[in-house]
Amino acid sequence: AISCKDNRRPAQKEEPAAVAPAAEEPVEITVSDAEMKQASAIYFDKCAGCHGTTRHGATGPSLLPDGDGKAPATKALGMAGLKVFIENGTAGGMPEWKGILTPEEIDLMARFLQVDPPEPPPFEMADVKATWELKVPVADRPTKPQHNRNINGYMGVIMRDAGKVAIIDGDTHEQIVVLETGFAVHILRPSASSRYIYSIGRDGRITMIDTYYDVPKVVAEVRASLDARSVDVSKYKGDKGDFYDKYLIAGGYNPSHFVIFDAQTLEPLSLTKTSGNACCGDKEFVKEARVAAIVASHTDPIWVVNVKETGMVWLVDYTDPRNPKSTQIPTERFLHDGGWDASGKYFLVAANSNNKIVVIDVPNQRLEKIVEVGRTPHPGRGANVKDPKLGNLWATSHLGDNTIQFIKTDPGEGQWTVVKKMEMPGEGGGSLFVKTHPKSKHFYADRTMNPDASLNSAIYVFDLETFTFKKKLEAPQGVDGRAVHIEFNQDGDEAWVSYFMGEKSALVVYDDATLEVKKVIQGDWVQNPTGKFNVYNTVNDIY
Ligand code: DHE
Repeated sequence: AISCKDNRRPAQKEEPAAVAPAAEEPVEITVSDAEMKQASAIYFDKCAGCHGTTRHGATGPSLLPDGDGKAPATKALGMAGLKVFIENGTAGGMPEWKGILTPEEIDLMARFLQVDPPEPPPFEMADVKATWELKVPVADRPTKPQHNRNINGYMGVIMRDAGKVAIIDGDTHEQIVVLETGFAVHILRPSASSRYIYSIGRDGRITMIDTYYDVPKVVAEVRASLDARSVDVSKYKGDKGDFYDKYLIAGGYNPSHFVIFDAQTLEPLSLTKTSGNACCGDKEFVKEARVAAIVASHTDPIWVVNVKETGMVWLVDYTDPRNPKSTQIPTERFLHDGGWDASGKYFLVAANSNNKIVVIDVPNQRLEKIVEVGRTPHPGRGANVKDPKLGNLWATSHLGDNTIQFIKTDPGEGQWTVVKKMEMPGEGGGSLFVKTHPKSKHFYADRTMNPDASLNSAIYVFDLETFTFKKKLEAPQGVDGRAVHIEFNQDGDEAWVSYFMGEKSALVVYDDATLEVKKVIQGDWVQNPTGKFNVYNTVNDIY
């Protein structure tokens, strides 16, 4: 299920009174031990992403019995007030949970939110090390592929709710294997050499899959944090030493830290906490300073680590992975997701609650620009487009409005300004991801979080010659749910889309030339698919 989407607004700006009834007489709230366990699991799965693992607020408001001076006390909202929020969501972006949570679960959550939050257990380096499991040592792995398939064509597909990852042969569309991974896997990133695929679960578990085996196999596992979203490898191959595929980094939401591992074995090498002072305003100290997107530079031995609540972009030098040195760049608070521009020099990341895109000049280790865009940008990794007149542009769509905005990334007049806009037909935003490919003349956007089912079940295609809307791709017959995340195949002639949260999940492969359905991939193993990652495009940052 989609988790709280409310990560796109400044903290503590909920507009409660509009929908909540008047405060009721205080009643004694009880939550048994068993209920506490159940509520904590629901909270972790559905709410922590926005309200913070410890309920102290993150990009959504805090949820504390006595409030925190900014957000209201949950005790004051009472059972009735909290239930209204949980059932109906808010205009500010919190989803409705009615129909997803049972009435009993909603009642439990309304009680849970009125008692003190449980302390998450500590998870330090010793705990990370204790979870490390090297299933197949490097020496025992194949030295070359045991098959003739094209690994660069492989599509790794997340089956979010099943806690599984499917590997599909991108050339033949055949499922090769479905592997057990971490709980609610969030993203996949292949090794720089394309051989391994690493997944990161919401539970912080990293699973390392070796594609040299005829049937890809898990060769190592480790847990980086209790709650996590991002992972990447070292991609630098240059005169400062060969670090290509040597190290792996994973970022934690809770505890808030990043851990560096040996990329061949997943042996943990170091852990660095990201708590610290926020970049802007009163520079408040933030304990839950969650690690959002991480990307690897191709031109320097550096990972770009985006710390959400502090608004600090850490450039982590991995040449000494046990003692990594970092340059911290103050930018804008609530950094979330982003990607590279076409030159691979600039990293563009959404400060989503502030309606901005932050541009980092990675080789020169400095903030290049902050660009004002639409309401709550959510680019995923964005999409790079070459316009014959304007040159290279990078695009984001938005959760809060129906625009797609293009920022000029080439030097010269108009650089780092929005030079083009396109509008999706129909009311409202809700877009999570955009995508194109250098060989394609089309630009794709989903609208997963739009409350209107006729809008969230479709993909919107634009013509890149005219920058105009071209076609709404409706779910084909026998497929339902919300359309989410677009990924091209290696050749750049197919766009793959996931349909999840319905009765009939599927992966739908569209022919990019005709925009017709080429293949519908379904089966018992296709359960709520979300992100898909073609090995070649992901390694080479083609989007
Ligand atoms: Fe994501 C990327 C965090 C909800 C599917 N998501 C990311 C990244 C972050 C993030 C930090 C960037 C990782 C990187 O590049 O290193 N996502 C969060 C949340 O905190 C949030 C809002 C709530 C939560 O509790 O998780 C959230 N995300 C979702 C969903 O509901 C989605 C649709 C399904 C799911 O997994 O729960 C979802 N997120 C994705 C996908 C990507 C992603 C598919 C990778 C996009 C890409 O092309 O790189």
